[in-house]
Amino acid sequence: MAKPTVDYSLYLVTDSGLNHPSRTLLQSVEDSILGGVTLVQLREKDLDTPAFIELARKVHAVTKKHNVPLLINDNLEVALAIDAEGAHVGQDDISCVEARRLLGPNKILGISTGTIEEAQKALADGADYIGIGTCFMTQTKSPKRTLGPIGVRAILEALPAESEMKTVVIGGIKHDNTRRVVTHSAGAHGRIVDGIAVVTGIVGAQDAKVASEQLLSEFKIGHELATTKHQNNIRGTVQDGRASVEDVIKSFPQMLTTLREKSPLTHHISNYVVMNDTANATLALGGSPIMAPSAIEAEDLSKVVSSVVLNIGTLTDSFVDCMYEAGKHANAQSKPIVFDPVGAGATKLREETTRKILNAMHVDIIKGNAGEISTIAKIIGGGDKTETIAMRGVDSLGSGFSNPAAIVQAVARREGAVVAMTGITDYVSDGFRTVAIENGNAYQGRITGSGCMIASSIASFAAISPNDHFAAAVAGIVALNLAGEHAGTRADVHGPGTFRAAFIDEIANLTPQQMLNEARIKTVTV
Ligand code: 3NM
Ligand code: MG
Repeated sequence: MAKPTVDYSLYLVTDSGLNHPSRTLLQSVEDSILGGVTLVQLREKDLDTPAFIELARKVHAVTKKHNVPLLINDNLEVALAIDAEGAHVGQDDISCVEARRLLGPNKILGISTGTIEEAQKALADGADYIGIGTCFMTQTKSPKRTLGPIGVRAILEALPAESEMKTVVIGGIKHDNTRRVVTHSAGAHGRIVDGIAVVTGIVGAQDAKVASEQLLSEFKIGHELATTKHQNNIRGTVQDGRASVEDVIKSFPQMLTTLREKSPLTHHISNYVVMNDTANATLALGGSPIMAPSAIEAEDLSKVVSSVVLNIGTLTDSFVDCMYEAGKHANAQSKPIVFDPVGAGATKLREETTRKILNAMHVDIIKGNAGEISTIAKIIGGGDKTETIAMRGVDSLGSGFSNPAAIVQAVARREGAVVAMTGITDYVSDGFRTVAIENGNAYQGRITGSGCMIASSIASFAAISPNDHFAAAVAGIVALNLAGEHAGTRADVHGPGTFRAAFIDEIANLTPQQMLNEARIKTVTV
């Protein structure tokens, strides 16, 4: 019999120990298939071979009835005895080459991989697909480390473009992170995971059919989004529906007016040093701040706020917990997140937290200085040729980039986020539109928190500009830079202390018309 063609979209991996007590494993398998599972792996780590064979025959009867292939985990004897459609092996199990020899050419063979080397070896050893994991923390297995979507992407990108190797992602996959895993792991060469492999999310669910339906639907949406993301990346031109930079600037007065009318609430998980100044700057601009660093109220807040700021300055464990909670719920509620990776490269903790945040959620806007953006460029790495070249500039030049606009654009495209890099000149890009902003005053660099206040301003604008975060980032920077210019030239400003007070005043005094008349913005062609 020829090798069956397999739809990997939703891959159920069983575990009797985790099966919901309200039903048998067999029922879980059948319910999940009715809910859309396209492939099943029977994974029984504690059964001896005769008992495994007995269970496998029963499961196979169910999967055959629905025309869904069944793979057996690790135990080739069982796979052969019941004539399963294939097998799945781990790195510590029987070798891939030996498994292929036993199974013959017409059975499906998959192997778990957690590194680029393992994935490349699987290709050479004749596997049909690789399970890439562990993606997120999971109780089903105790992983030594998790890859996150960024790590999954690195493995996808290491596979040759022409290879027919199929890929599924595994570990902690739930309906509420599926979409992000699929879009965010999409490689620069357009390879998207072919499926998600799930244990607890299905067998442990109250209703395996409903859980499977949700997972499959999220996978399909993610796949669609990832395809679009890739098309955007390769086209690399201004897409239909994106306002031109000129039109964005023309919309500034209306944006500030709307912000002041709506006074959107922004959840700040900020740091001890700047909490007061960022709250005051938000109020002065016309928004409403809520400074709430407790994870316990993050879900409730996500329902009432219009945007979120995650700032990793003065980092503590409880801030980190709150950022994860707030980020997860903000994504679920489609509330924009502004990520301010303060001092990202300064310590291991901050770098790791930055990586975890980028992995655990979709951040809509990243705002940082050159050093912080360079740390992010290093974390996300890789990419296509132009991106790699741009990113390499980070290593060779430290924070003094030879071509800052190219790096900002590359990071934006790679992350699918708007990136704002602040400095004497500020750069903003959504990967397609890239601008340099020349407004601002030197005093802004002489008080603490002026960058954090810009993140707050961006978040207020993002709240009223949900469909164009690029416009929000540019407007947010221009507004505070103009306030800086106005404050810095005031006769009553004699130093940083008086500037700080005058700055808050001038944020409040800023008029919509000034946003249009005084903005100094140049489009940069990278
Ligand atoms: N393999 P859940 S992680 C079976 O990393 C398995 O290779 C993994 O379970 C790997 O969906 C894993 O409950 C468990 O998180 C996945
Ligand atoms: Mg495994």
